[in-house]
Amino acid sequence: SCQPQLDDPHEEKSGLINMTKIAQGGRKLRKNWGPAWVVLTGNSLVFYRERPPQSAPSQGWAPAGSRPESSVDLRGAALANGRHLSSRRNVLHIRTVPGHEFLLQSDEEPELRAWHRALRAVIERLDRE
Ligand code: I3S
Repeated sequence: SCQPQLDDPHEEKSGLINMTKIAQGGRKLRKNWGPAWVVLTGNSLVFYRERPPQSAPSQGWAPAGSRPESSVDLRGAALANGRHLSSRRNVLHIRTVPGHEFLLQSDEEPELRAWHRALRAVIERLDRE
Protein backbone atom coordinates (compact mmCIF):
# COMPACT_ATOMS: atom_id res chain seq x y z
CA SER A 1 0.00 0.00 0.00
CA CYS A 2 1.10 3.58 -0.57
CA GLN A 3 -0.65 4.75 2.57
CA PRO A 4 1.85 5.34 5.32
CA GLN A 5 0.98 3.13 8.27
CA LEU A 6 1.05 5.61 11.06
CA ASP A 7 -0.13 3.15 13.64
CA ASP A 8 1.04 -0.42 13.42
CA PRO A 9 1.45 -1.46 17.01
CA HIS A 10 1.60 -5.22 16.64
CA GLU A 11 4.62 -6.72 18.34
CA GLU A 12 7.30 -8.30 16.18
CA LYS A 13 9.81 -9.02 18.92
CA SER A 14 10.56 -8.05 22.47
CA GLY A 15 13.24 -8.79 24.97
CA LEU A 16 15.78 -7.60 27.47
CA ILE A 17 18.94 -6.32 25.82
CA ASN A 18 21.77 -3.95 26.65
CA MET A 19 21.21 -0.56 25.16
CA THR A 20 22.67 2.91 25.06
CA LYS A 21 21.53 5.96 23.22
CA ILE A 22 24.51 7.66 21.53
CA ALA A 23 22.89 10.57 19.72
CA GLN A 24 19.71 12.61 19.92
CA GLY A 25 18.70 14.64 16.88
CA GLY A 26 22.24 14.38 15.53
CA ARG A 27 23.84 15.56 18.76
CA LYS A 28 26.25 13.09 20.28
CA LEU A 29 25.40 11.85 23.77
CA ARG A 30 27.54 10.32 26.44
CA LYS A 31 27.02 6.55 26.53
CA ASN A 32 24.96 5.12 29.35
CA TRP A 33 24.83 1.34 28.87
CA GLY A 34 22.14 -0.57 30.69
CA PRO A 35 19.59 -3.30 30.20
CA ALA A 36 16.32 -2.22 28.61
CA TRP A 37 13.14 -4.03 27.74
CA VAL A 38 12.83 -3.36 24.02
CA VAL A 39 9.71 -3.87 21.94
CA LEU A 40 9.85 -3.89 18.13
CA THR A 41 6.50 -3.14 16.52
CA GLY A 42 5.48 -2.82 12.86
CA ASN A 43 6.94 0.66 12.67
CA SER A 44 8.82 1.56 15.81
CA LEU A 45 11.21 0.55 18.49
CA VAL A 46 10.03 1.20 22.03
CA PHE A 47 12.28 1.20 25.07
CA TYR A 48 11.19 0.44 28.62
CA ARG A 49 13.39 0.72 31.66
CA GLU A 50 12.50 -2.75 32.85
CA ARG A 51 10.71 -5.88 31.89
CA PRO A 52 7.01 -5.71 32.64
CA PRO A 53 5.84 -8.09 35.38
CA GLN A 54 4.87 -11.47 33.89
CA SER A 55 1.54 -11.23 35.71
CA ALA A 56 0.66 -7.87 34.15
CA PRO A 57 -2.17 -8.17 31.66
CA SER A 58 -0.93 -6.79 28.36
CA GLN A 59 -2.88 -4.39 26.20
CA GLY A 60 -1.75 -5.64 22.83
CA TRP A 61 2.01 -5.22 22.82
CA ALA A 62 2.07 -2.49 25.44
CA PRO A 63 2.91 -3.73 28.91
CA ALA A 64 -0.04 -2.55 30.99
CA GLY A 65 0.64 0.22 33.41
CA SER A 66 4.11 0.98 32.11
CA ARG A 67 5.20 3.98 30.16
CA PRO A 68 7.93 3.72 27.58
CA GLU A 69 11.12 5.55 28.31
CA SER A 70 11.38 6.42 24.64
CA SER A 71 10.18 5.35 21.26
CA VAL A 72 11.53 5.90 17.75
CA ASP A 73 9.98 5.70 14.30
CA LEU A 74 11.90 3.17 12.20
CA ARG A 75 10.81 4.45 8.79
CA GLY A 76 14.00 5.17 6.83
CA ALA A 77 16.23 4.04 9.68
CA ALA A 78 19.71 2.63 9.02
CA LEU A 79 21.12 -0.49 10.64
CA ALA A 80 24.80 -1.32 10.83
CA ASN A 81 27.28 -3.36 12.75
CA GLY A 82 28.37 -1.22 15.70
CA ARG A 83 31.83 -2.70 16.19
CA HIS A 84 33.56 0.59 15.40
CA LEU A 85 31.44 2.35 18.02
CA SER A 86 32.09 0.14 21.01
CA SER A 87 34.60 -2.19 22.58
CA ARG A 88 31.75 -4.58 23.37
CA ARG A 89 31.06 -7.61 21.23
CA ASN A 90 27.88 -8.15 19.20
CA VAL A 91 26.82 -4.53 18.84
CA LEU A 92 24.14 -3.25 16.50
CA HIS A 93 23.92 0.43 15.52
CA ILE A 94 20.54 1.98 14.71
CA ARG A 95 20.21 5.48 13.26
CA THR A 96 16.80 7.01 12.65
CA VAL A 97 15.93 9.73 10.12
CA PRO A 98 15.83 12.52 12.76
CA GLY A 99 19.31 11.48 13.91
CA HIS A 100 18.55 9.50 17.02
CA GLU A 101 21.16 6.75 17.39
CA PHE A 102 21.20 3.67 19.58
CA LEU A 103 23.45 0.72 20.19
CA LEU A 104 22.01 -2.67 21.11
CA GLN A 105 24.32 -5.30 22.54
CA SER A 106 24.14 -8.87 23.77
CA ASP A 107 26.83 -11.28 24.87
CA GLU A 108 24.73 -13.91 23.06
CA GLU A 109 25.51 -13.55 19.36
CA PRO A 110 22.35 -15.41 18.20
CA GLU A 111 20.25 -13.00 20.25
CA LEU A 112 21.82 -9.97 18.60
CA ARG A 113 21.46 -11.57 15.16
CA ALA A 114 17.78 -12.20 15.84
CA TRP A 115 17.31 -8.50 16.66
CA HIS A 116 19.22 -7.54 13.52
CA ARG A 117 17.03 -9.76 11.33
CA ALA A 118 13.79 -8.60 12.92
CA LEU A 119 14.73 -4.91 12.66
CA ARG A 120 15.89 -5.32 9.05
CA ALA A 121 12.59 -6.99 8.12
CA VAL A 122 10.55 -4.14 9.63
CA ILE A 123 12.70 -1.41 8.05
CA GLU A 124 12.61 -3.11 4.62
CA ARG A 125 8.84 -3.49 4.84
CA LEU A 126 8.48 0.21 5.71
CA ASP A 127 10.75 1.06 2.72
CA ARG A 128 8.38 -0.78 0.38
CA GLU A 129 5.22 0.94 1.63
O1 I3S B 1 32.68 5.31 23.03
P1 I3S B 1 33.45 5.41 24.30
O2 I3S B 1 33.58 6.77 24.84
O3 I3S B 1 34.72 4.64 24.29
O4 I3S B 1 32.48 4.69 25.34
C1 I3S B 1 32.83 4.25 26.61
C2 I3S B 1 32.55 5.33 27.63
O5 I3S B 1 31.28 5.88 27.42
C3 I3S B 1 32.60 4.85 29.04
O6 I3S B 1 32.08 5.83 29.91
P2 I3S B 1 32.85 7.14 30.42
O7 I3S B 1 33.87 7.51 29.40
O8 I3S B 1 31.70 8.08 30.45
O9 I3S B 1 33.38 6.83 31.77
C4 I3S B 1 31.71 3.62 29.24
O10 I3S B 1 31.84 3.15 30.55
C5 I3S B 1 32.07 2.54 28.25
O11 I3S B 1 31.18 1.46 28.46
C6 I3S B 1 31.99 3.04 26.85
O12 I3S B 1 32.47 2.14 25.91
P3 I3S B 1 31.91 0.78 25.34
O13 I3S B 1 33.10 0.27 24.59
O14 I3S B 1 31.50 -0.05 26.52
O15 I3S B 1 30.76 1.01 24.42
